[in-house]
Amino acid sequence: MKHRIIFVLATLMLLSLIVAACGPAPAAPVSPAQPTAVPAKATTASQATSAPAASAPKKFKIGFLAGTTDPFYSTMQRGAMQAATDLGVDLVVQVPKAWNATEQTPMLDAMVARGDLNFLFLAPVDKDAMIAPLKKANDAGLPVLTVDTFIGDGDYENGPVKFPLSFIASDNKQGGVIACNALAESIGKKGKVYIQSVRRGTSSTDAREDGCKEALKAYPDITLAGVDYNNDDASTAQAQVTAMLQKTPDLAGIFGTNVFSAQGSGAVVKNQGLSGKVKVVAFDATADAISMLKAGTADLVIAQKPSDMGYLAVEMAVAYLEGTTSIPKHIPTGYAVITRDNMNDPKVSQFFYTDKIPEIAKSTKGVKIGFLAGTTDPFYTTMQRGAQAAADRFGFNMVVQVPKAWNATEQTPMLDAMVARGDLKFLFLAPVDKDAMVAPLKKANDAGIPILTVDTFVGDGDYVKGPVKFPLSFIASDNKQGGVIACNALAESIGKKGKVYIQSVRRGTSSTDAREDGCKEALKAYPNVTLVGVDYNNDDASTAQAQVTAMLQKTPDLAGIFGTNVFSAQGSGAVVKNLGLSGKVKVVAFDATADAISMLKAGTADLVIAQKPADMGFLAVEMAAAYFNGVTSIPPHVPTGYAVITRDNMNDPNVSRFFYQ
Ligand code: T6T
Repeated sequence: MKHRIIFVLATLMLLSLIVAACGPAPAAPVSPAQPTAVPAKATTASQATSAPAASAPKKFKIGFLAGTTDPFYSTMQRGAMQAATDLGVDLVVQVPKAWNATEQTPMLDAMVARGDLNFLFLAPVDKDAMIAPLKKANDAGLPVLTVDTFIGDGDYENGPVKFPLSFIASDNKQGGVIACNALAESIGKKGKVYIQSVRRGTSSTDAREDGCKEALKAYPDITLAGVDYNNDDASTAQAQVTAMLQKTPDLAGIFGTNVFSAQGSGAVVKNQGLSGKVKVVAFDATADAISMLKAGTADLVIAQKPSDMGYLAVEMAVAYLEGTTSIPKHIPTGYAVITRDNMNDPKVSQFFYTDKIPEIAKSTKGVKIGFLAGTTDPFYTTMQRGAQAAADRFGFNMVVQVPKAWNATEQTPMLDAMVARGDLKFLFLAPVDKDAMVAPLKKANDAGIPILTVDTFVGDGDYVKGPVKFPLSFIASDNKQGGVIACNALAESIGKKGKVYIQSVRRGTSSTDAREDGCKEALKAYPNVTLVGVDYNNDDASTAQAQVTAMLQKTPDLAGIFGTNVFSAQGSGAVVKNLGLSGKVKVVAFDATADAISMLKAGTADLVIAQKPADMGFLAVEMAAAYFNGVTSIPPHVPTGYAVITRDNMNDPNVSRFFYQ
């Protein structure tokens, strides 16, 4: 959908942009040789859309610093290596021998000192001690993200530590709740239980411990007999469990919050012949935990998805290095709860951890994926450009279709034809109507094609709890926020008083509807600003022009117009300009198309708010590759950002990079 709103502002808005910086070009690769990415070509079935010539993608070098030697991190490394191979980048891996900051910090410093890493992701072993060394790395120009554990409080948006680009991990508090609800039930909701954990300061196991304690509050007949910390050492764990059992011979259950905590607990329970008498819930699906399950020493194993963390971490690194600035600040990965009853189901056993890293081959080369745009528009051309850049890296063959007009009667047959091809392994699209496109998309999904929506949604866009759940993700601007940004600025530009008017497309288009709603929300804060009407132009500029002309005749003192998309804004801007009202009637502009930028230059607009369609395209293709590789932690919603462009900053390359091509 075209999304432009032309601003003519007396007051300029603050500019918020994020600049992606790439590190130095890497030297000789040190990880397994990577086959070069085969540049893909976009094939179109109905409308000529020339994909840009795919130049050889840059050979980035990405560092991965694990927490310690552990099947959990070996499994994470496997996922990271698969993504590195699929994306044609190098991975440099370092694994500390023990879980402590005195071990991990010098390794981190050495990785920074190499000078050839473009990005680094790690599992910081202490949420406080690792801040300074990581800040030093980041200040040296090395972008970082954390996996599995966090620094500060893990909220890299509003927390005390903000420089990491993302935190990709299990929801560990939830993990602790799952574990200890199960433990409580397994001991008949009464008796004494005990927690074996690592060390306060390890964000992941601390959260599991806290989650466990929270869960136990619902069981008045259960007493927590104690918590011990084993410094991530199984023999320490064994000694502590032995001591606890001597002190509390009627102990009913143990929660081991990680691999070595569970391993130590299980070993003592087994060796003392207490299997089945003392219940053990083990976090982390190592071979040892699975054998405890088989032997009846453990009744439940909670598998995290470290391979998902590794695959997604490398994808976010490459997205960032390729200029994507909409990296999600947090990606929660899921769990698999494993019991003796389901452990032989391949859908469950796929989450068992591995010690051995298998031979890794590129998994995405030549795989066909589909992109169905909303209509012919620089917004979608730019989205396609971002998608093509990712497809080139993966070696995907991207099939692109672009409807000539924005309506479901145009988009549906194109969708059906893409499904009928029978060779698409994934399809992402901008559904032009949140209700009309549900049925045809459901048919595509039922035909076995995984679906993801960009820019617009079906149902209510909440694919976890909403009425429509089959799409894997919704990657788009926060359109309601966009409407709020636009109309806050519009109200300010007319001196917080006067009459304003909304020009929109058609109710049912999720993006423009949300902008209209956001605008109305923003205007509530301006009692002297009156919304005199909303017209719907069916995405047609001449209709928009006629409506705006009529509105201006009816309301000659109109002060401002919010056009919720390209033709609405274009129509508004054209009438305002032709009637010599530029600067007198403020018109609102989204989307940094050439047309909007020329209005900025001409003074018909003083502000352009750019969405990031290239980010949407790049991330959508990365989610396709992740899903294709068995990643089940695809984020159900990825909000992409905005860039605010003025005459003062439009010539700055860090700003003009957001102009749509
Ligand atoms: O449980 C995992 C990891 O999530 C935690 O942060 C530390 O312990 C493990 O690595 C397993 O040993």
